[in-house]
Amino acid sequence: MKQKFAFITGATAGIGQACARLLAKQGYNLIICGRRQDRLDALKQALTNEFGIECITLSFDIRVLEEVQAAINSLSDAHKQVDVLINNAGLAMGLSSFEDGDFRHWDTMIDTNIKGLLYVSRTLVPHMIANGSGHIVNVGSIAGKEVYANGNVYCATKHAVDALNRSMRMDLSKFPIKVSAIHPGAVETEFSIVRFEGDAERAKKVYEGFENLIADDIAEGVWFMLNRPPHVNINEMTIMPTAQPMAGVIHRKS
Ligand code: NDP
Ligand code: 8X3
Repeated sequence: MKQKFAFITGATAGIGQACARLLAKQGYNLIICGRRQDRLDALKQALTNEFGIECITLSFDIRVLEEVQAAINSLSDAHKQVDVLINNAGLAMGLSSFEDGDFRHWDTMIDTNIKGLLYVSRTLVPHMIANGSGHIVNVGSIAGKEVYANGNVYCATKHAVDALNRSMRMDLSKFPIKVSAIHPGAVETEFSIVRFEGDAERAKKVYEGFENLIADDIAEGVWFMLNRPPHVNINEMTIMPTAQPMAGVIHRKS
């Protein structure tokens, strides 16, 4: 049987990296993406050595349409026909009440979480259609199902991912392309370090006093969705820490 290819954005850290590792373990060939080429090189070396898979690295900024198109166009026609696209690259910036919002943060989140996802998906989808199959997994968030204080624009971008997930499925299921979303609660990755622009002390506090999720918990959910038979699509999956019953509420041991 032909080995499947998965295209993963944001594979240089956190959830994307955990998905890359789990899919490689399951025998998938990979196209791993991110801006940090050194990390892509290290991950490629680790995964090819450990699992003997084919792995291609693509370094580009998903906010820049020309970079997205150039990166994808650099692939051979066969490699463009990926079986799986994991739209994972994304970020939060800042945690301010609306009236104090930083326009630079807002632009970065909108450009990355919404426009970046659109650019990559729109560029790859015609190749999936030509291949007659495909599965897109959109990494949303509990912030895309609910809102929390000071989450405003991050929550809005993830609500957009939720809407796109449903509307992409509406439009693409006829080809047939599966479209699924995974909505995590708090996962300890580089997410909070990025959100607080390198303030590691503040980031650490986010995960104190309760058992947060780890990136592998989300990768396992993604794998469950990918591993269903052709007639089954998991529309969405919400995965939360037990101590986080909803967005913005965490039971911490003091
Ligand atoms: P990390 O910060 O650990 O990883 C984010 C990844 O996104 C990195 O690989 C980064 O790569 C990539 N990325 C960010 N901006 C860009 C860009 N402009 N161009 C290309 N790649 C980019 O965070 P997580 O693993 O936690 O986040 C992954 C996804 O999960 C995000 O969409 C996030 O919103 C979502 N999420 C996270 C939760 C959490 O609690 N951690 C909970 C719910 C959802 P590089 O910097 O090399 O470009
Ligand atoms: C990240 C989830 O609730 O930590 O998307 O903002 S939350």
